[in-house]
Amino acid sequence: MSTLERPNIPAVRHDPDHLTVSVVIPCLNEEENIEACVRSALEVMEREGIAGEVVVADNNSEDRSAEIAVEAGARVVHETRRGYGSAYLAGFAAARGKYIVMGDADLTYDFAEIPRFVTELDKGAELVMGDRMDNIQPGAMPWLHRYVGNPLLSGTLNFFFKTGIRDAHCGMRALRRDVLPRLDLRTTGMEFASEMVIRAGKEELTVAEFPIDYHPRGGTSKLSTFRDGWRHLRFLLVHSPTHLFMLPGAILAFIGTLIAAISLSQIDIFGREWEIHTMIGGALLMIVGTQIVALGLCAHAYGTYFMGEKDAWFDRMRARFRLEHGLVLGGAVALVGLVVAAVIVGTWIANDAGQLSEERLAVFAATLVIVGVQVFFSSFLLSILGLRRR
Ligand SMILES: Nc1nc2c(ncn2[C@@H]2O[C@H](COP(=O)(O)OP(=O)(O)O)[C@@H](O)[C@H]2O)c(=O)[nH]1
Ligand SMILES: [Mg+2]
Repeated sequence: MSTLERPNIPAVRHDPDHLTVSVVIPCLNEEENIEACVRSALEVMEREGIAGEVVVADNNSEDRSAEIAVEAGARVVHETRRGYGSAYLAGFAAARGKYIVMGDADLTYDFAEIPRFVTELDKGAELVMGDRMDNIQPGAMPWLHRYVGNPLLSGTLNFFFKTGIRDAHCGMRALRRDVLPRLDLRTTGMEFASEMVIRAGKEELTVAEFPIDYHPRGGTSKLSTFRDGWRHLRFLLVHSPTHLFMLPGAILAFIGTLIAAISLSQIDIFGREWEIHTMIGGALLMIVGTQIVALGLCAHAYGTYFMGEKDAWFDRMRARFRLEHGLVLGGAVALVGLVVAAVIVGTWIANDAGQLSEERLAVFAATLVIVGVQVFFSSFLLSILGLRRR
């Protein structure tokens, strides 16, 4: 990372130690827009008497973006690692203001909104989000993003993390610079937008949100619908073991147990009895479900012990259950399976080792042994993950 400043134009018109706002703009090949963005941000701050600077975070743009930004009065930070998140992290590191206002270098956002963001921060908000959803100008957002991508990703984000933020991907937002250590942002790509919102929720920051306009873009978009959409979704999933593992695993194991019980008890459903194939299906779901739940518990433990995550449900569980509980449970389930298997073999021997047709019961017994062993050893793994907890 290096800083480029043109000596004859002051990048900062104020004492750099007492800046109120650093406008940070990520920029990749935006030569048709960057000048207007930088100038409008500087003009608005000048007009409103806000002591501010503009920091442009560039990733080796192949066009003249960086030079134009300097000429327009910005400080340009060069980040060699590509990506929207990498650019912002470099820009934040260089920012000197008490507040940071974020916005794209593509003329989609109106930098005249800066004072409104500052007002919200002055009033006590720690993160201020723009909300574009009711003011998207014609042609500003592709149909697929407006009606599929954004609702799907924002909906998932709020279902998982309950942030209550309407437009979680809005690129114009502002935050106090001193909350950055608490946010501890790390992602390098477009999923940075989601990471900030989720981390703010987990840190219980005071968040404000107000409607802003979203205009059609100048130049070409750097967003790749499916690649960046997937990066967002992937980020949401790997940060929520409850939704990735626990719920699906528990549901599968429950359905599997139900199916196995129906097959074992020979209950008549839909006018027929359910035999060995049904039992195989039930067994599969029981085993897979248990496995997924065990992985989820390990993911929760890793998050809690090594990533500083706080999950009320997992905290209650670990206060209540110890390694020995898991060992006893797993051991008991496996033992029941072994006993059932022994009874089958015993009956067969008693019948002079002749015909044997206890398929359903045999599959069930094997399933209990497998599930019991999984529980037993997963309990040890959970305990290992907690050994060096802080
Ligand atoms: N420095 C840098 N900026 C980027 C990168 N990708 C996107 N940007 C900038 O980040 C902003 C958002 O990208 P944009 O194409 O507008 O995506 P959208 O707003 O999600 O449609 C724009 O100012 C881009 O120039 C990158 O890899 N490096
Ligand atoms: Mg944009």
